[in-house]
Amino acid sequence: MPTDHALRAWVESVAAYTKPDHIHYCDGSEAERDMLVERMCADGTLLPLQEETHPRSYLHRSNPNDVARTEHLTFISTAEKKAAGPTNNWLSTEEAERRVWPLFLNCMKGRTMYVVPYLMGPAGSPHSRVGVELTDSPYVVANLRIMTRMGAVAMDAFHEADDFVRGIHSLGDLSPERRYIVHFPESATIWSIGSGYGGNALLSKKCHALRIASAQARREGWLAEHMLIVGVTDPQGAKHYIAAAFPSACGKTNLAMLIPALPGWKIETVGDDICWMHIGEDGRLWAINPEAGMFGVAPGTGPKTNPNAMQALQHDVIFTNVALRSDGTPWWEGKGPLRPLEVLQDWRGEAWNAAVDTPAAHPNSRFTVGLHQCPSVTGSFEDPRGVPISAILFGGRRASVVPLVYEARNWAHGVYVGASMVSETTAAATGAVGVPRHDPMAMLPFCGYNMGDYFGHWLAIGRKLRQPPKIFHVNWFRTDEAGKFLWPGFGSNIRVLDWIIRRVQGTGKARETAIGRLPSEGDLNLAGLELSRDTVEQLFAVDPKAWLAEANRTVDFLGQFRAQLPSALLNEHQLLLARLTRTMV
Ligand code: SAT
Ligand code: MN
Repeated sequence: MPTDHALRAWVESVAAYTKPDHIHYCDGSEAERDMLVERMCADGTLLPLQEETHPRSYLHRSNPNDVARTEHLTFISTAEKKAAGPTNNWLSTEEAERRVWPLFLNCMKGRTMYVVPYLMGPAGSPHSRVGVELTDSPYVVANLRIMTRMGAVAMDAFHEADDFVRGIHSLGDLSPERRYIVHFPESATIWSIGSGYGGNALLSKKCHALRIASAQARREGWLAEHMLIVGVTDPQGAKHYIAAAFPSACGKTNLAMLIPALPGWKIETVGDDICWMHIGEDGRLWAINPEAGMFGVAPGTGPKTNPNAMQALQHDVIFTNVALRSDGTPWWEGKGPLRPLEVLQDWRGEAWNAAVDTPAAHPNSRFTVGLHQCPSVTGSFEDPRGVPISAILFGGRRASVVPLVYEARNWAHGVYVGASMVSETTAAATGAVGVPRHDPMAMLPFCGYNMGDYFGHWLAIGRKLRQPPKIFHVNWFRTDEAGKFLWPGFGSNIRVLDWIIRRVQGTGKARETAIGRLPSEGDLNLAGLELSRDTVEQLFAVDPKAWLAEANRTVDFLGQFRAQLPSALLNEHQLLLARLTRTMV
């Protein structure tokens, strides 16, 4: 059981090294929030938005060199390289001490160190965990206050817990040359320096809730996943919860709060990014959302694509790197029309109009907002037991090859489907956009240990489940020859969820194909969509030749895990090859 004394001793030892002028223990109160906001408005860290239309909402412009996660500067530090595996950047613990720790020396001089206790998960849940982030960025504090249950509520849980995750964050000099995000899963510690950006600096999110938690989950027999959680009630009143893994900026937030385009359906949002799942006494998987807010991608969020998010964004929001209209309201591509020739300030604060050919908002601009502000969020989000999961979805951005939806044949096949996921890169991480890459379970940048062992852990969890969720793969992003999306997406995705839920209930009809089970002809409700016969065929097409090429790339990718790769996955691979070859003769 950690004591205030243990916390204070750690804080003081970090302060003795980083030398802040002041130390502030955060309580999460309104008064504290007001004080921080006032400070940040005074020094330009936050710009207040138009108070009448956007009460208590602010714009933050980050350093232009610091706008996305930097995966090449993100490390897993363990005693042995094998523990981090071939897909993580590895630093030995000694090397981290030698190369990274010195950057923290005196780094908080002239600044305040904020001590931010936060609780991941609903208060009172046996599955919730405590972390403490020490940071010299008040912007980080303000974001953590929205993204987590921060302050007093976390301190109460702190006394109950027997451990906490220790995060040390400093803006440093914001130079990418001296930027490091280092995770020590063996001691549940995180060091982050040189970035103020979301996933690099809000250590509760990817660093704690995924990289550190995935390693804890493996040791303790649960799963920490990059998944949204959504409750779906069908017109007969049956409710099922679905967890879905998509890489960053592939529509998790939109799916989590979709407005069904079919009558009689209801959607409840439990989470939009991270999902911790435990095996319940009933042999089902039970999920909690460890977070309390959303850090959503702004561009593309609009009244048509995500009306629930738009409603959540009416007050108490921190916008990062969006554009600013002259009336003091925020704007981003996809939000709605501008006046002809209207001049905005772009995300850097420079004059912009529609004739400028770069976007006004940064493609990875974000909003930070409490989930409780979203109309589709219900009590299940605060339920300490979590929610039982009936189906798991894997999906990526695929212009070709992958059909709209298919069902895995069983758990092991589902793990293979998740492990062989490919998606085109997005602006959520620095680097080229639109390049297909393997991203198993959407966890490639977030798994805190060897992904070969991670696949083994998924298989082991499956063996313990008496009522395992069914596993599906979806792809909303298939295009025609002209590059136009074949599927309308957004609210229409309920049609795919409808089939998935009927498959769970045992009434949906499927046909076997080499890659898995596709909806039987006519069983996925397309009524009223006016898709041409040709479009429908393309949406569901499975080309064995293209799949064979896909399977070969998958085995190359999986091959790098060597002895760590579970034989059950190789077996699934052989079975897929055999089924594909059979359809080709
Ligand atoms: O910056 S975050 O990692 O929090 C967002 C994302 O990339 O999913
Ligand atoms: Mn994410």
